[in-house]
Amino acid sequence: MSGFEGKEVQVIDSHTGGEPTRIIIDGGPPLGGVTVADRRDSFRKHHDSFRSAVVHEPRGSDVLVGGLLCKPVDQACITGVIFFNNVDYLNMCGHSIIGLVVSLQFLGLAHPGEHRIETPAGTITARLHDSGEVTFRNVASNRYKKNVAIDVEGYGRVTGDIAWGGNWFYLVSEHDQTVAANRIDELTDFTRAIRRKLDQQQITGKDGGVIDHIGLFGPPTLEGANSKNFVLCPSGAYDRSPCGTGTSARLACMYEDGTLKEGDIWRQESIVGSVFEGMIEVSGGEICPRITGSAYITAMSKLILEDGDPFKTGIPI
Ligand code: PYC
Repeated sequence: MSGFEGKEVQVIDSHTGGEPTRIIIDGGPPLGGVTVADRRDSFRKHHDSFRSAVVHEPRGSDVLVGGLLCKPVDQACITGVIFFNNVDYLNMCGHSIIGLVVSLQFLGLAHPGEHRIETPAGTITARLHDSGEVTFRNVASNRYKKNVAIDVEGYGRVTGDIAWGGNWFYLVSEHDQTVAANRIDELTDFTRAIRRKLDQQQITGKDGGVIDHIGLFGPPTLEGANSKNFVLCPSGAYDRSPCGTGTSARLACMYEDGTLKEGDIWRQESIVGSVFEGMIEVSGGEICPRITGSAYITAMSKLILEDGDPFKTGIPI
């Protein structure tokens, strides 16, 4: 593994609304660079096989998001973090921010109160409540393009909004799919077909940003929820949580449409029935979503990367 000498990697695993996060607490590669975005680039360039070892099978899976802790530039931040999955690096990850804060609390490194965390997308402020819930103030979110129509093979015309919530999303509210947990295969096929079409037509976010998350919305199942979603992640797996960055992008669109006001509470249900509570705060003309959710620790373990293991760096598919 180029430049990576360690064979044991200490991790803490959690899930946020069913979606797993694995934080590397020891044994990660040394990273160059000044900003967290530089460090992410150094990680990608020199140690991508480490990402692969941590999140690919047999140690990980396509659902898992990894988080490598790193030194923040701003010393007021509790940590910097680089999120990654089995295909690439994420600018931001909402469910993993919640998982990270709860993991730091479990390790005795964070207490109830406000914490700042540096990500490649910007600094996130996260409040750990006495209840154990976490509210994070996301990066400024916005809609880039409204009602972008595409002809999706096998499904016909689909119209969606392109929006930023820390990652790029194509958000579809009008469709003839039933958003229900017993239709995960069908929803996966549909959203993968949308993703393929966006790629084929080279439809992107601002500055060519790859739209690698697709969100579908339908009526809620749970009492008190406003909507239920299905989010396809870049890995091709679906988000078990309501997706923090996706909920942020959706809230920004609703605010811009005038269907959600500053301070209104929005309860977003996920496809597996977990809920994030969101609201919009507008500051300096920017739409900053606040998202609240809970995470639970599932394991603390050591990943062993044995010499001679043909899959020491994971199965890269
Ligand atoms: O919660 O932002 C999120 C997220 C992105 C990908 C998976 N979860």
